Amino acid sequence: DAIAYGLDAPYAVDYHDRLPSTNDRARELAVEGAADVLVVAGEQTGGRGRLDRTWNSPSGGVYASLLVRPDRPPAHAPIFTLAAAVAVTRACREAGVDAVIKWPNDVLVAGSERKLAGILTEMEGEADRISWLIVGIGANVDVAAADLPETATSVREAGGDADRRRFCQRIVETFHDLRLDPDDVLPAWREYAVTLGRAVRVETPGGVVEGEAVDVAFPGALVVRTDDGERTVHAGDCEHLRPA
Ligand code: BT5
Repeated sequence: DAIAYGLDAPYAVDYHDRLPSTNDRARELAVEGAADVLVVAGEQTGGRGRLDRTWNSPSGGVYASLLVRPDRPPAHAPIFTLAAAVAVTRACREAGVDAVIKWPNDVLVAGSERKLAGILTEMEGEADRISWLIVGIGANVDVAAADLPETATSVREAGGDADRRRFCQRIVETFHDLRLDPDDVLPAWREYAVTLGRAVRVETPGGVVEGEAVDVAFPGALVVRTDDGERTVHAGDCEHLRPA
């Protein structure tokens, strides 16, 4: 039941019916020296979110990790998270679901703001170059609402085309196009973003930043206009982003 094949992008597909976590499997492959691999699982038993959170990974979702070795400095890693968010949002829209991006890594249904997908990027860097980068994508495609947290929904529940194989292919193809043309990431991201123009409250380890989200800056930081001027919040520092 390989859900990903016939990709119009150069990735070796490593498919498993069930894995603890596709990111962990991709990391094993990275340590072995592999590159340009797409790890896909039918379900996960230990799916991870950011900051030690859990990712519910029932059968019917798309659980995919792309292992790449971009020739870029480690500080550029967030641009790949944004590229993945654009790819997932586009795949949702092509499946007939009006999806939007909430900075930094959530894909939501417009209006209800229920979460359709999330992205977990992990990386190992040398001094001036990324050694490997794993972009893990969890998307609720052909999943019942009962199998998801209350704040979540799926492509199927939202009335979209829940073909996992097509969905996964579209993600990988868009991600690959953006990887080749990273200058296209931020314009596409801005077009899909729901966060910009909103009053936000961002919780970070260094404190709370509150104001209006006005833009996203390379490689993926949120620019917030506060009472004390513009503040730039790095994606990796965001613990929670809430309406202010
Ligand atoms: C994320 O974390 O949104 C990143 C999720 C990445 C999952 C993929 S699946 C393939 C790869 N392998 C892995 O092990 N992980 C990656 P975060 O922003 O921390 O959001 C996590 C929060 O979303 C949880 O605390 C729940 O509130 C909620 N959540 C959990 N499972 C969900 C689901 N299936 N759909 C929507 N929301 C969910």
